[in-house]
Amino acid sequence: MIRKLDELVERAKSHSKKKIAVGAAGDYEVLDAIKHAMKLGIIEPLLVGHKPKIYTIAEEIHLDLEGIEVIHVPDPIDAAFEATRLVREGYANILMKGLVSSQHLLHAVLNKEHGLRKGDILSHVAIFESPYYHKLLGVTDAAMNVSPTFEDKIALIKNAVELFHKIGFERPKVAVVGSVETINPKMEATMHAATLSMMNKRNQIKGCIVDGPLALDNAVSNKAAEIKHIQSEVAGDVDIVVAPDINGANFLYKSLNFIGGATSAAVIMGARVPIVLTSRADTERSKFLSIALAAAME
Ligand code: COD
Repeated sequence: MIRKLDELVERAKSHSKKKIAVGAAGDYEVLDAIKHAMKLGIIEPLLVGHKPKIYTIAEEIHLDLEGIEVIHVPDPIDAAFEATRLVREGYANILMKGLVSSQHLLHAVLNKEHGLRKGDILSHVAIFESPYYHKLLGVTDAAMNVSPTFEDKIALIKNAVELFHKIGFERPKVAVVGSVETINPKMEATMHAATLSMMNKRNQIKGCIVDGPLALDNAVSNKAAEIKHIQSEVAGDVDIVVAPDINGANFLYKSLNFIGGATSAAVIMGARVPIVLTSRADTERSKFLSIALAAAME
């Protein structure tokens, strides 16, 4: 089982090279991450955006674009649509966001005619390596579904579990978290968590072990679980945290990365292909690891 994000890179290297279409590719960190992944033979890019800008940045960062297809679409929103269309047409098997807002790229992806929907809910899954946790930690959904309904949460679990299966986890442990580990009818997230947990026990949610409600402390710490007398296969050893909504997940995402010493990789799951949707504030390493995560999936 993978325990470090670097192992994703090794996994991606062992697969055949993937083609990645980047929408609005004229961005330093994005092109730097692409350069890094190209050097390791993980990907071959298809760059869509403002061509002169892409070439200027490439020269500055010593990215050799010889033999690389660069398509001139100067407007970032149009470039996001064009990159998405190219993926849909089969010219690439990963989509990546460049210098365009997440919402614009997501609109292109969700477009009924030209987008990348398969019919399911799309959702964001981030994977963290933290110096304070003994394994990788998945978090969903920090970037796409604002207020997931109960049904949405079933899809969020399915997407995150699918990602974990695709990187070699047989039966990931899923914690549906809230502020408390007990059911409180005034806290809808705890009601959702308990029902999702029971659906898993009754085999309505498969391929994983789901428990909830759990609070974050007892999901990641055995000691915290013991103090509360929680008996659970998931407590203290969680692989995937399902947050109540985008606010909870996003706070966790940013806390881990900015003050928790963690490193992360993230993708959007549930579309026809994995989508790399890092935010502007993410480091080059995080962008590179997200490309590696998308390329590491079987
Ligand atoms: N999966 C599948 N289909 C979806 C999803 C989804 N997650 N979300 C919306 N759709 C479909 C709807 O069923 C509908 O058919 C169509 O898309 C439009 O739906 P709306 O009107 O609810 O969606 P929009 O266009 O207003 O916005 C969709 C976004 C994904 C852009 C929106 O949910 C959003 O803004 N999410 C947060 C993005 C963000 O700011 N992330 C940055 C945080 S770091």
